[in-house]
Amino acid sequence: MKRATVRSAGVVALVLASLVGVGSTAQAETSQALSTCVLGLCLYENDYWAGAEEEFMFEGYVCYNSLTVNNKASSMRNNSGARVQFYDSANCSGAYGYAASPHSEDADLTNNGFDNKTSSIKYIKV
Ligand SMILES: [Ca+2]
Ligand SMILES: [Ca+2]
Repeated sequence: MKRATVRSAGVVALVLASLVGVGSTAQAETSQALSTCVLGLCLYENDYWAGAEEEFMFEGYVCYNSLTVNNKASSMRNNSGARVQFYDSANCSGAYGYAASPHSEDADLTNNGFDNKTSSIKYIKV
């Protein structure tokens, strides 16, 4: 009686282990697919590059308005070789409030006084 119980518990553990194995493979593929921020600048809704992501492909020294994370960006990653200025207003009007160095990242824009403010960004030649 005791033996039978132990054996079935072993089978359950084995099944669970294979399920976990499948799960981690799928997760690895998903996060790889989500890491699309390669050439441009990416804004993230939350600190530490979490939440919604909006990517701006570098296509010259131009201005882009934020669409999906407008007034929400809390962290950023600049994978371009350009300096990127952040504006509180749309169309890069007025003074910029934050500047990202080429190939830089910032996990929290709060200490730069620019949390949840960015409405547009502009690529600047360095
Ligand atoms: Ca935010
Ligand atoms: Ca704004």
